[in-house]
Amino acid sequence: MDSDEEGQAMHMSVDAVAMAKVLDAARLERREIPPLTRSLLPELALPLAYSVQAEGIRMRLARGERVVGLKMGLTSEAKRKQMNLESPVYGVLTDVMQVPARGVIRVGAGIHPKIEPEIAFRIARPLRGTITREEALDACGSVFAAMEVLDSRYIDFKYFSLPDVVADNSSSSLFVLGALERPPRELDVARLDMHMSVNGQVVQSARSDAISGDPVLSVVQLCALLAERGEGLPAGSIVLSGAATVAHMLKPGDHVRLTVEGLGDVEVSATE
Ligand code: OOG
Ligand code: MG
Repeated sequence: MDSDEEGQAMHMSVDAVAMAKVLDAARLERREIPPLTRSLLPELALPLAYSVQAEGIRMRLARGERVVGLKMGLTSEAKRKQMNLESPVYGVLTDVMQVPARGVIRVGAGIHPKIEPEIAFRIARPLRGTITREEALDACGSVFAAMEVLDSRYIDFKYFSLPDVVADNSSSSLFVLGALERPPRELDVARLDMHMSVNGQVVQSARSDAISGDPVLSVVQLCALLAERGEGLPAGSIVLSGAATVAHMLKPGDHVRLTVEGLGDVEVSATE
């Protein structure tokens, strides 16, 4: 075998399950690993990366977790620039990822958690395939202020490709929803001022149209991405529409509050 053939043979044995196991162990052991495209599979492509993500979720479900929704990521220009990646991605949310409003987050339970301001929806009716903004909005039963805590399993929270992020469940870790839940037609969802403060100091501000031009369009994009895998969005799903601004490193002692016009506040505290 020449070295090229050897390389292929090695990579062929690296399937989605094997890669999912490596990422899952890194998460459970709070250990950073090199991006898959720098280690196990340089040619990892997006469809296989989504299969790695799905295998990782299957492992979590086998341990008793339950899927509660999906998150869109990289839906704002600010985030795409920060991560140097070009297009939106999705990840899966499970019940154990939800932190109660005003809850406490243990920084030490993660690797290098970051927090970011989002808008979330609860989908009242199932959605699937190519849909319009109006169809998405009609299916959204409620809208919330939300924050997502990201935690990449990759060294220094750095990766080099979309497939790496997608395989890592799009850096999902935790999320928190505000206590106030409103029908989205009661507000102009694309024109809400958002301010995230840490210990009383505003660290990030944006208008909600920073998210996909309109957070409802994140739901439209999510349905399109799911359709590529023959999947849809079940009724009852929570959808995080993506961060409006860059993420903020979470430190023990931080008290983080997001205020969204018309949607009230959502808060969490971080400990060691
Ligand atoms: C990828 C996930 C991005 C968002 O809201 O933009 C994301 C990452 O930044 O690691 O969740
Ligand atoms: Mg996010």
